[in-house]
Amino acid sequence: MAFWQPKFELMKRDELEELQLRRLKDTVERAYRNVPFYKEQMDARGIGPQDIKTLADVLRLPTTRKVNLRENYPFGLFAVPRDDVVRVHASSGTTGKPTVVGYTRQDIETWSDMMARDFVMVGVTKQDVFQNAVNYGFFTGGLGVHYGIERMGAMAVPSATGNTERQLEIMMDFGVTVLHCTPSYALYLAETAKAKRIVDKLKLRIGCFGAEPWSDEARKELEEALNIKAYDSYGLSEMFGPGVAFECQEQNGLHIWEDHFLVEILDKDEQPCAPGEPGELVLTSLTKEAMPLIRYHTGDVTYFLEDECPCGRVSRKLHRFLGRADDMLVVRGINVFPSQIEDVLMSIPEIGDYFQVIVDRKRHGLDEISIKVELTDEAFTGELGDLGKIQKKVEDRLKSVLNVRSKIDLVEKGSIPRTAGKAQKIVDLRKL
Ligand code: DLL
Repeated sequence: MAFWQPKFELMKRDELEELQLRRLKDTVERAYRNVPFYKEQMDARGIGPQDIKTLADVLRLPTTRKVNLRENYPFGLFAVPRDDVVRVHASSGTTGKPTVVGYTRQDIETWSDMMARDFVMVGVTKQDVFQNAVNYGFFTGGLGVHYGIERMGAMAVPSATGNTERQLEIMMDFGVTVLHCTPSYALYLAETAKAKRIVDKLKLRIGCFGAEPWSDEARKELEEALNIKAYDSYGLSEMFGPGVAFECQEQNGLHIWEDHFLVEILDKDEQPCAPGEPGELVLTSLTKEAMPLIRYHTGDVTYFLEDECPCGRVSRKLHRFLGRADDMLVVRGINVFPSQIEDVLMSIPEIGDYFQVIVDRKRHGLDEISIKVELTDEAFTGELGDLGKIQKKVEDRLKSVLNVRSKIDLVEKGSIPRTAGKAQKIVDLRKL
């Protein structure tokens, strides 16, 4: 088994915690000294950097949310002089200004090594040809992944997004062996490759997919369709970008790199969740220079997997993300995650890979979920009776998993929009 940074990946738990504490103290000190937002927050709580004596003291620190980044737009949370910032990225929110993040030269180094660590972990080697089919620009998935590929020495193919047929042509001509893109775009690439009957001309062996939630069913489908092993990749711009947590070859949970992040999972009352209990992932950066963030609320819902990993890496593992705290639909009082819907839909062979959930508040203020799904070509017989049967089958399965009824709309294949970016799987029409 190969490691990129065995010193950190295999560090004993007590050594790791010692390193975390040293880095936490340093981060808090730098944030307090250089970022007015953190000084104000900490002064208001009557706490200073000298009060951080153990890792548990993190609970006394102020929290950070996306709104704080917006309020300090664009560079207000930077902790270094402008001269030391060598790059910015940004992510577009749904409302208002984008959130901006900055990097020192050392931050780019740290991030590249973190990405290289992820790729080596899933078995990428210098001999691989690695196509990065995501947007190169403000999105961190472009340059972030690119630098990681170059760092570990595979051949980077920056195909970016657009023109799916050309993407596949490059894949064939260059003998691409590793693909990185969003899972929804991977499904579209697979669908197109299948339609063009070129799957057996591809040399792909590994897929790294992330930037949006996806399901184990989608993994199975992609692995079969493209003849690959597919790995889940998690990250967010506020914590460098991609690379924060990544599956190892066990394909059972994502190692979150605890030498770079102090990890909490909190419930609605901001209390630590019990092992196995889902909650919001809250991260404190331990190595970021340009923009350290303390107790950043990611909005992403997951839980800790407690078992030691057979791969030998010490950093704890997170369960595949269940969705976003704010993406979670509360329908008639029941919590529904889009990932649960995806799991059910993907397990039904007559249904295609794309879906869109529409939630609306109808008569008497009752919420209704309707889900647009595409039929596969094979399932389309033209018989109305057959359609009715499929519809009922999907509705029944969903009801048994979600505990709430939903209405299925069967639509023509290709009518749900495909995107190379993050797919919009939920449309909430309720004015809540
Ligand atoms: O999406 C960084 C990234 C790029 C990750 C490429 C993986 C691959 P943002 O645009 O800032 O950064 O969006 C971050 O995307 O808070 C999650 O809600 C969601 N997300 C990212 N990866 C996953 C994943 C990049 N594997 C936001 N599963 C995060 C579920 C994910 N959600």
